[in-house]
Amino acid sequence: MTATTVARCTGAGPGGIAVLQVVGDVNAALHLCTPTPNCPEGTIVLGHVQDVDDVLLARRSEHDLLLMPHGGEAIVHTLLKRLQAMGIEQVHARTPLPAIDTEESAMLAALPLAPTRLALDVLLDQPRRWRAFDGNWTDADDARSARLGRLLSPPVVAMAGPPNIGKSTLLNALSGRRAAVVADAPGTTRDHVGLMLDLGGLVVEWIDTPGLRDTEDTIEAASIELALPRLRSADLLIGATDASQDWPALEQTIGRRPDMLVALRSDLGTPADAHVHCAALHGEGLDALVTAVRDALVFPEDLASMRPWRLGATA
Ligand SMILES: Nc1nc2c(ncn2[C@@H]2O[C@H](COP(=O)(O)OP(=O)(O)OP(=O)(O)O)[C@@H](O)[C@H]2O)c(=O)[nH]1
Ligand SMILES: [Mg+2]
Repeated sequence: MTATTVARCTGAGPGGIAVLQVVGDVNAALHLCTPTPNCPEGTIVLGHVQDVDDVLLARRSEHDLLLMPHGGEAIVHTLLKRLQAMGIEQVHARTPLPAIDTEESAMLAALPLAPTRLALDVLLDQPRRWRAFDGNWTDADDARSARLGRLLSPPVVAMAGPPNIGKSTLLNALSGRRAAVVADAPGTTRDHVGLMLDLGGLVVEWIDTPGLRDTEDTIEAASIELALPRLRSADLLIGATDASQDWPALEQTIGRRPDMLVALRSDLGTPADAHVHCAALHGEGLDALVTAVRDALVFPEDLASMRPWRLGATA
C-alpha cells in the first residue's frame, strides 16, 4: 500500500470544526483515540484524544477516515503533530471532499451548530435513520423536525410575573452566576436580561423580565413596555407567581396565554394550578423545572423517535 497521508481539508485559522482526512492505513489514526473506537465503514462515531479534544470520526471507506475535532489552531496543530509522529505524512487536501450521500452532507454541514452533547448525538444518528427510513413522511414528522431544530437554534424562554417573586433569583440559580440584580423590593429588574442556558442538553435564551405592574415610575414603566414584545414572541412563555400573589393576567396584558405556570418561592407556599414549583434561593425544584421546560420545547418522544429529522425545519 502507498504511504498513509493526512490532509487538512478546512482552511487555516480558527473555525467551529476542522476536518482532517487520513488516507491509507487509518488504524493508526483510530488508535490516537482512547479507548480505540470501533468505526466500521460508513459510520460516524465520537472518539476522544487524550489531553486534546473529542474528535468525530467518519469512516468513509476502508482506507479513508475523516477526523473532525473542534477547529481551534492549537487542537488541529497538536493532532497533526501526533499523526506525523506515527509516520503519517501531511499532504495538501484533495478538493472537493464529497460526503457519502446527501444525508451525511446535511448532517456534516449542521455539526458546527450543535452546542451540546445531546444535539451532537441526535445529529450524528441522522444518516443511519435516513438510510433505514420507509419514505412515508408525515405532517407529524415536520412538526417533530421543527422541534428538534431547537437543539441547533436556541429557542427563547421568557418568564413573566408580578414583582418581587424571585424571577431574577431563579435566573441566577439556573445560570450559576449573578447575572441579574436581586433585591427584596418590587421593581428591581429594569431592562430585561437574556442569558443562554443549557437546560439538560437544550440551549435556550432565557429572558428575565421586570415584574409586571402599573407604576408611576416612568423608567420602570418603560422597561416593562420594552419587555412586552419579547414575551409575545417567546417560543415558551412562562407565567410565574408565588403564594402571596395572583398569576399574571398575560392574556389581557400581551394577548397571549402562558404555556406553563411556574410557582416561585415555594418554600413560602404554593399557589393552586402551578405546573411546576421551585424555591430557587434554596436550590429546590430546579431539576424538575429544567426538565419541564426542555420537554415542553423538544418533546421526550422527539428524542426517542427513530424516524429521521429533516434539518432546516423551524418551529
Ligand atoms: N423565601 C424565598 N425567597 C426568595 C426565593 N427566591 C427569591 N427570594 C427572595 O425574593 C426577593 C425578590 O427576589 P428577586 O429575584 O429580585 O425577584 P424578582 O421577581 O426578580 O423581582 P422584580 O425584579 O422586582 O420583578 C429577594 O429578597 C430574594 O432573596 C425563594 O426561593 N425563597
Ligand atoms: Mg427581577
